Amino acid sequence: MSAAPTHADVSEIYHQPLLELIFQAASVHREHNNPREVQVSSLVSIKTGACPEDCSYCSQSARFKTDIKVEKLMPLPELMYKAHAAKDAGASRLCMGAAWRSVKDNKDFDHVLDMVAQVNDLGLEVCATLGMLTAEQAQKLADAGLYAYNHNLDTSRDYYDKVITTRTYDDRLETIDHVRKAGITVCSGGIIGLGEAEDDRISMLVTLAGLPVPPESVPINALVPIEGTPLGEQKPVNVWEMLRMIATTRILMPHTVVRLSAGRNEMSSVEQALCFMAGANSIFAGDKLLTTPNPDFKDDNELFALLGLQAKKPDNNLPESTRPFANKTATHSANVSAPTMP
Ligand code: SAM
Ligand code: DTB
Ligand code: SF4
Repeated sequence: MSAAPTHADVSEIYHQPLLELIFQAASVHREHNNPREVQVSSLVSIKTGACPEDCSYCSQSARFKTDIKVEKLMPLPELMYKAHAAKDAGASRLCMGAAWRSVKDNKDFDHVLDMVAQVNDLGLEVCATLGMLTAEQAQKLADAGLYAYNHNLDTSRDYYDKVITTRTYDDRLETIDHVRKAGITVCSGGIIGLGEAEDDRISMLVTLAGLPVPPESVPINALVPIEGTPLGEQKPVNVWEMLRMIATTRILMPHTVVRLSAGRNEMSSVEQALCFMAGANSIFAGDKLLTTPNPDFKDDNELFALLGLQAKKPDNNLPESTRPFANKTATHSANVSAPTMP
């Protein structure tokens, strides 16, 4: 699709008979990507809980009483231990998540810049999701070697304030713009199962595909209902809804990495296989997402072997000149090399 798609265009794609939709998405996927290759990211929560925001799906908001352990910013050796383990298990990307509303220019941010530089030196693509960023902060992350920044739109502009009231849709878009202008790849997607209508799902995809440059990766999360949050009793998303979202995302953004994200722990192997067929080509692997369980590396390796899939190598392994966003001078390296079990 060349011109920015309209709501009507996307609705027509989304509402096709399901098997037609999957077939179309599978064809688009094969035309633009290696269908055997799946990008594997490992998530690490580097700062957990006590977040001032009111995202009604989230275990980490200080406003809800949930069963999580609040944790301060992770020490560098502990992160490096996890990064080495993720790399050894076959991940190509490490995504560091912090329960912050926005980044502050303080020693915690300097610590995160050190983390980015160190993980980048390990040869992993480094992703972070830290909340809102200024243009200057995005540039500092780029200079430290950040490969991707995750900042989800989550849902449609219209439904946004039913889910979150402490920031706006435009706040989200502004951070995405800062990330893009700093030369970091953009990872932005959403969650289904928040009580939104299908038109909200379509609108979110219209916004993502209509960005001046579409995101390099789009995570599609199924809500993991968290006890104690306003959405803790939501009806679980079924696989047919996930398939429609994944397939439509693939058709709209043929070159984008479409990540089958939260919700995999509740899916069977057959359901996941259908999602890969419909154009998903990335997962979060490792037995924990940020605060909730996820299939472990062993289960995923078995699934990949069964389906004939292989984990993609990190782009960082390519020569500097072939990397899309080369700016890998580690200005904040703190020289932590030999990780020990914390
Ligand atoms: N605080 C930062 C922010 O909100 O941008 C980064 C961390 S936040 C936990 C990252 C993303 O995880 C959210 O934007 C949301 O899309 C997803 N997420 C959080 N809780 C979830 C849940 N219970 N189910 C599915 N996705 C969830
Ligand atoms: C994304 O889209 N999904 C990930 C990652 N980006 C940061 C987070 C999923 C979180 C699921 C709930 C939890 O584990 O707390
Ligand atoms: Fe905080 Fe992010 Fe959770 Fe919202 S999604 S409460 S900003 S950690």
